[in-house]
Amino acid sequence: MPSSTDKTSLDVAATPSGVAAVSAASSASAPTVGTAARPRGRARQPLEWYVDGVLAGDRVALSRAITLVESTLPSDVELSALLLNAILPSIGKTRRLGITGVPGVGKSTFIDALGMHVARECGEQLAVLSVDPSSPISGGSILGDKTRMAQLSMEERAYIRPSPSGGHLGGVARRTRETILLCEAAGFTNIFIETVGVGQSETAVRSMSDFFLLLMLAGAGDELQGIKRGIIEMVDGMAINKADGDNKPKAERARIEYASALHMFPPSGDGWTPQVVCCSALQNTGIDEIWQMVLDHEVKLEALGKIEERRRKGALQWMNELISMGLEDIFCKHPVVADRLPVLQQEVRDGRTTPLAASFELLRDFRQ
Ligand SMILES: Nc1nc2c(ncn2[C@@H]2O[C@H](COP(=O)(O)OP(=O)(O)OP(=O)(O)O)[C@@H](O)[C@H]2O)c(=O)[nH]1
Ligand SMILES: [Mg+2]
Repeated sequence: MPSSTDKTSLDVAATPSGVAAVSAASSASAPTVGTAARPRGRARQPLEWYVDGVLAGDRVALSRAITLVESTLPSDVELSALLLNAILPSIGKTRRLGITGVPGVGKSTFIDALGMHVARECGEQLAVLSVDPSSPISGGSILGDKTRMAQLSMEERAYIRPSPSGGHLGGVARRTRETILLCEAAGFTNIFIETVGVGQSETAVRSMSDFFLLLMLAGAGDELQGIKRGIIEMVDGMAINKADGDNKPKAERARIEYASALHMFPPSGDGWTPQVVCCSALQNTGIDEIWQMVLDHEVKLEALGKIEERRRKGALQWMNELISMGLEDIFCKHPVVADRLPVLQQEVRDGRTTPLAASFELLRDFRQ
């Protein structure tokens, strides 16, 4: 269930002293970073407070703005729309990297290593939007991510924002796209979006990133068996992680197999051939090579206008999704539908009516 409150938001932001500050966005006693005065509790600020704060790169304002766009309260949604329109013209050139892979492949550890490379070697700012794959009940992985991004959570050029998955699209936070825009407006020129590789979430993250990276493991049975064709067609690059110790030769063999598997797929049409690289997030090897791959991809696609095209396509797709979600919301809240829906769902489950008849009845009642 999407939350309309602040309590699930947890920001990890480095303070100017370099010591990580963890602030629950709803807590009035949380440390203040930056210049804007902190609003108390769930009180909303005027539009200008958010616009000015975000554009000034103030992290408290940014966190509050993200909490605002995550809210489902109608007044918040309205204010969010105004905020997003106001900051949009100020967004310059940015880079969006989507990272996916099965649980435990090393996504968080990898982002920690790659993020440090980007912040330290390249001197660039980055925001990490990690989508919390845990259920709202166990809620466990935020702490896990904090420890696995230990270096990055201390890095002042980095901003980490775990988001509740909210059950939307199997793990992609409902407002990840809006959060991307806010972070970009706040001056984060690199956005990393981590998602756990389940179901539809890959498609959603692919559509919101300029480069889509799949992390894989070597030696998990038959190398090619585990890859779903659909994912292979979407990736711009693959990294075989944990290529360290005894696992190194296996990882190299897997790299060759994956690379030749990629050649069996038709070219994507954007002029880029996906590459496969071995890396060890833990030992920090292959990380610079992967970043170079992301940069090469950018140079190549930008020259062809393909990044812009991809973003426009993604934006259009998102608009359609928002409309669908909005309609579904209106539909489910209709009094007759709210009454009849659970009854008809049970009847369909029991085989007492057909999905067609049930949906027909509900839609007819909704229209009346
Ligand atoms: N040997 C080795 N272990 C690694 C490497 N990268 C990550 N690990 C370990 O693998 C485990 C899982 O790493 P995470 O970074 O939490 O993996 P994840 O993909 O983010 O996991 P979820 O968030 O649960 O989906 C941890 O114990 C890491 O220390 C690596 O390059 N080499
Ligand atoms: Mg993780």
